[in-house]
Amino acid sequence: MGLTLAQKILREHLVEGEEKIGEEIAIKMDHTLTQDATGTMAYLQFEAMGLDRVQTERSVSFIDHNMLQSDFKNADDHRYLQSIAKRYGITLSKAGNGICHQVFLERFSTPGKTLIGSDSHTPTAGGIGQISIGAGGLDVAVAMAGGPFKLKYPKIMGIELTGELPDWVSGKDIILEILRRIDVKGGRGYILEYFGPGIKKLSVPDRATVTNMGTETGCTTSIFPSDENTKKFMDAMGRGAYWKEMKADDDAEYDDTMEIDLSSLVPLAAKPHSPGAVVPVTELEGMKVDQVSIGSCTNSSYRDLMTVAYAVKGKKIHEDISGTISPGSRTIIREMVRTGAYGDLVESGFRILESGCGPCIGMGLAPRSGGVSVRTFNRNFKGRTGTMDAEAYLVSPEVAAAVALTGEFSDPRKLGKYHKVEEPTSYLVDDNLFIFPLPKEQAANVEIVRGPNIKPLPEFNELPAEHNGKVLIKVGDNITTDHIMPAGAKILPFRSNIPAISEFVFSQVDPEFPARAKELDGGFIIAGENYGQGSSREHAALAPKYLGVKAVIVRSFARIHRANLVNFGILPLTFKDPSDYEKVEQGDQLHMDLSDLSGDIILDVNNKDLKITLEHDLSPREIEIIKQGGTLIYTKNQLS
Ligand code: MIC
Ligand code: SF4
Repeated sequence: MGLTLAQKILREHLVEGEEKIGEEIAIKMDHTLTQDATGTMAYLQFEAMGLDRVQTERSVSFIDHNMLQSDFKNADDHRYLQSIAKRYGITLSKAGNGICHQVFLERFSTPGKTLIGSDSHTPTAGGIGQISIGAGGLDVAVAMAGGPFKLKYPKIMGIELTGELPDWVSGKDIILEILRRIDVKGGRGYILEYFGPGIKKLSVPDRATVTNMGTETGCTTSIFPSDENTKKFMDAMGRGAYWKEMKADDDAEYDDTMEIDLSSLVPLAAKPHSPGAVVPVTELEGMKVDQVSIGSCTNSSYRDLMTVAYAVKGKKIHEDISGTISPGSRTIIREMVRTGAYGDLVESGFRILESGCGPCIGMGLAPRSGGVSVRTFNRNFKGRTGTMDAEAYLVSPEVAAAVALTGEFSDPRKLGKYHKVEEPTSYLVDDNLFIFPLPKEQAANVEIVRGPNIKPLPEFNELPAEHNGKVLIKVGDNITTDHIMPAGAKILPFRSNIPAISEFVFSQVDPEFPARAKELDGGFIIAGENYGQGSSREHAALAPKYLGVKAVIVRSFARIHRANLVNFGILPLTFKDPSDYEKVEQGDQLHMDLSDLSGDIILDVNNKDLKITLEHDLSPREIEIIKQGGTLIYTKNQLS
């Protein structure tokens, strides 16, 4: 039997384990990527491993999230990251160079290679035929130290694209259509692999939009074949030498398939507060909008911004719209300045922001109270805009342009002639804000610069023989890491300071949580389905751990968050009988015996005289990690 593309790349990188669905495998990671909001922690962990230099083919550290320098904290972190990069052989992408995933796609991503990144949208590089997986910072630190990445051998969902996208419909509508069909949990356990005649007409940026936002389905990653279009894009970036053709065997068998006729797609939008709440834009027509934000790692490519520029050329955006543009990279800015399209965006009345995540992660630009924000981004979780009662919708650049012009939800197909953007044959590449690795001898003398906001890593103990404590909080389904550990301009600067950031755990859900957790000397979290969906931020595990959280008991987990819990020694447990979720309440007194973790665990709800069976899918290695107090201690023990 032939192999799918993902299976081929996994096989080439397989270090350990059997290629059987659900079995733990270990794969070698060729590249790593970090961003500043997760990177400081990842590098503190890498430093703690005591190596002299990264062991990968290339590791890149991006500064793109924590860009608002409202005091010393973010600037200190930037300096720390710069010195770490120089010291350990890492490529640094300085603040202003662009959004990690867009820049990685343009400058480093390579068909057939593997990439692990401390950001959940790392799969963007799947648009070029690279297996690229989002993970917690600690997993990335281990990969930088040369350790393989462990994951469950995934199922492959083959997504066959046929037909051709109509005018005013683009890559974003493909992934929104997939989210409409399978929602925010439907991709769990899968790699989404694209094939079929429809991909021929899709440019790399359109493909990367699809693989980027595939993350919102909960999948392990997404991948497109590498073909002539990939070559064109890489040639235009001056990287043609790294191109090779990559595709599935003709007789490859997928574990599941889905077909999408591109010709039948219409402009779509995800409604508040979930990327899976997708409807045709025509259903929303006429609704007044306050803000239109264009950018993010999903839709900030040359294609995306040019599409907007063509649509608004010679026109003014509506006076009630606050319109923002965040370009994905300096290369895109240079190219758009060259074509004059940058001027068209300025003239139309958009506010041009710097190249970075910006409003996507609530780094400024919060909408007005009760405002409606239309964004080309990938997430619209409640509160993520920075305004708790704002309503955020996710759309394509085409829809965003139509909304910006009319001030209300409107169908872009009514704008008239569509100017389909062709990829440039040669980009005006701008590498000025990279700092490339120093030779080993020079690197050894670089001094690491640490500001007062960078606090040492907390240390954790071995697993005790039993866990006792109260249920600290009970939450429902689809709790995101933005609920557990919110981001935004106020909280993000504390990413390198665990004691300080832990004061914000669950702050938008239950502001008393940190105080209660401390007072009760830790305890348990109870939750429903898909707990921890969304980002890769390990702070959503690390900060609860710091507050004494011992186990998280749920109906089901999202992949990255589950792995992060293990990394920090928190037991990820599920109800054997999902209806038992109903029986446990906040304040209940729990006990569990941990002397044998090889099978089910019995939970005593002491105050109700109730016994509940819990299960887990921990591998023997993960059990060992939890017993030793987390991956950092485990890895150190392994290395010695
Ligand atoms: C996000 O989009 O939520 C982030 C911010 O990029 C996160 C990483 C983080 O929290 O730093 C992600 O997607 O992993
Ligand atoms: Fe940045 Fe937003 Fe992309 Fe996360 S989703 S990496 S915050 S642009």
